[in-house]
Amino acid sequence: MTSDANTTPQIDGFHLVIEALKLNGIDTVYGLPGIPITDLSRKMQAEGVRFVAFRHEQSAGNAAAAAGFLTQKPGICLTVSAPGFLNGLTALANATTNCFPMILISGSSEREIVDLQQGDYEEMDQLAIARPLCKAAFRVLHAADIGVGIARSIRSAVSGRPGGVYLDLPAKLFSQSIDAAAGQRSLIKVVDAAPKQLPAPEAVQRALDLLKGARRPLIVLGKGAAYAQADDAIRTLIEKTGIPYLPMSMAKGLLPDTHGQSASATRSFVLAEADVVLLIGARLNWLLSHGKGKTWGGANASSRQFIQIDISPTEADSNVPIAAPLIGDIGSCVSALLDGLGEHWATAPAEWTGAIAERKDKNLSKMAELLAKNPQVMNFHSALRVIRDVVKANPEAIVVNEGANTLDFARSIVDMYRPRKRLDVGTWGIMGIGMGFAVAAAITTGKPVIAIEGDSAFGFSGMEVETLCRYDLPVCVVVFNNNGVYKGTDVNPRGDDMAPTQFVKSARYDKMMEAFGGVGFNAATPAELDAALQAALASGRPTLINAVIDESAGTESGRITSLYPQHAAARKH
Ligand SMILES: Cc1ncc(C[n+]2csc(CCOP(=O)(O)OP(=O)(O)O)c2C)c(N)n1
Ligand SMILES: [Mg+2]
Repeated sequence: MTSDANTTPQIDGFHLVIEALKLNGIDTVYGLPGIPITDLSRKMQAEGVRFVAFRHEQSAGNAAAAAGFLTQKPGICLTVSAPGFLNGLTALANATTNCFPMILISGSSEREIVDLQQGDYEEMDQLAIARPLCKAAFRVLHAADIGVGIARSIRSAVSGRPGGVYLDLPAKLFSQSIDAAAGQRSLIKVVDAAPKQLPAPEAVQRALDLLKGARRPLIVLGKGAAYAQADDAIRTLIEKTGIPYLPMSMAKGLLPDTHGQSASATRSFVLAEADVVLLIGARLNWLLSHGKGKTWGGANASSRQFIQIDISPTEADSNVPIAAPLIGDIGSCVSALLDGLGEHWATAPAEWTGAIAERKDKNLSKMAELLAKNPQVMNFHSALRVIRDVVKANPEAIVVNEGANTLDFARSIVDMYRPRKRLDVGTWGIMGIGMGFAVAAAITTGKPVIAIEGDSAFGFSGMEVETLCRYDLPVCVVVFNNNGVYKGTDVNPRGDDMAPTQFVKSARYDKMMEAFGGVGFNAATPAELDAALQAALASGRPTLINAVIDESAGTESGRITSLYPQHAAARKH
C-alpha cells in the first residue's frame, strides 16, 4: 500500500493478488521466478506467503497438484510467460486428469502486442492454449477484478470434480494501482468453496437394493475416495457390510493393506467373479480395463452390475452401463449408504469371502517366498522387501512412486497403512512427478517422504535434488538403478549406437545429492539399503540412495505390455 500527502492510499496489483490468496487461506506458492513475476514472488515472501522455488516449472506444478490432493485446497503454481507457462502446463493437465485441485498462475506479455502478433518478449496466447487442458481458464485485465479472478479460480478448482485451473495475469496488471479501500472491498473470501452434494434418496435406495441382492459383492476404492477425507465412513461401510475391497494405487492405506477384507492379493479373481461392484471415487478407465473384457470375466461381464459413487453425473455410463449411479460428494454418499444399512444388514456371503481368502493366502505365501529370496545381485523384490518393512515401521511416511517395473512392483509389495500416504503416476502413468510430489508431501505434512524412483523416472525431475537440499526437506529418494528404461540389457543390433532404453552403466545417482550438500548412499545389498534408509529417516536430511538393481530383472513396460502396438500386431500373426 502506498500513499503520499496529496493522494488517497493506493494498493497495486501485486498486493491485491497476495491479499486475495491470503484471504482464502493460501499460505504456500510453488513456482519459478522471472519476468514478469519475480517481484510478485519477492513480495509474496515479504507478506508471509511461503514461496517454494523450483528448478523447472513442471516440478513446481506437480508440487502444487500434490498439495491440492493432500489438503483439498488448490495448490498454486506460479510461472513466467510462454515457456515457463508451457512447462507448467503438463502438470496442470495431469492435475485435471487426476482430479487434483490446482491453479496455474502465469504472468503474460502485453495483450495489445500478443493479439496483433507483433513479436513481444515471450509472446503467446496462453489463455487459449490452457483452456482445453483444464477445468476453467480466466484472465484478469483490471486490478479491481483480481479478487473475482482468484475467487473464481478457487471455486473452479475445488468444487464438484476437482481439477486444474489456469489464471492469466498480464504484466501490466501488477503495477496498476487502485484506491486501497476499494481494493480491499474488491477481494472475496470464498464461502463454502466445495459445497457438499447430497445424493437423492431414491438413488441411495436403488444402490442399497442392488447391494443387498449381491452374492459376490466387491468395493473398489479410487483416489477420489482418498481425496474425499471420508476415511471413517468408508472404513465403517466396508467393515459393516463385510464386502471385500480393492484399493486403486493411491487409495492404498485408506484401510491398512493388511486388512482382512482387502482383496488386492487376488485382484484378477475378484474382478472376474464379482456380481455387483460398488465404485467409490474410482473411474472405469484403462486402469480398470474399462469395466469389461477378459479382466472382468469375459462372458461374465455382461451380467455384472455397477453402483458408482461419483460427484460428476456424466461419469456414469462412460464405459459400461451403471445400474445405480450415486451422484454426490463421497462423504455424503457413503454416509447415506451407511444410514440405509440398518441394524440387520447381512454381511457378504461366506462362500464368496471364503473363496477369496483361500486364493489370497495362496498368493500371499507365493509372494512371501519370492520376497525371501536373496539373489546375488539385488532385484526389485529383494530391494522392495526392505522398503516394505521400513514403511511398516514408519506408517506416517509418505511414499512417492514412479517408474515402470519400479512402480508396478512397489505398488503391490509395499503395504500402506494410513490414508493419503501414497502418491504416484496416477491416471496417465506420467513420469516426472517424483520430486515435485515429494517436495509438496514434505512441506504440507512435515512427515518423512520415501520416493521410490525408477532410474529413468527420476531423470525427469532429478535436478530438484537441489531443491530438496535448499529447503533441507526430509525426503529420501531411492533410485532403482537398473541401467535403463525397463532394463539395462538392450543392445542396438547395428552396434553403432546406444539402444534407446540404455543408460550409462553403474551410474552413481547418490553423487547428485552429495553435490548439493545432501546425503548419498550406494546400496548393493538389502542390508546396505536397510541401513541407508534407517539413517535417512533418523536424520531427516535429504538423502539419495542409489540402489543397484539387476539390470536384467525388469520387463518391457512393467505390467502394461499389452498396450504396446507391436505386441498387439504380433499376436495377430
Ligand atoms: C512423460 C512420460 N514420458 C515417457 C513415458 C514412458 N515411460 C513409461 S515408464 C518409463 C520409465 C521406465 O523406466 P524406469 O523409470 O527406469 O523404471 P524401471 O522399469 O526400469 O524400473 C517411461 C520412459 C511416460 N510414462 N511418461
Ligand atoms: Mg530403470
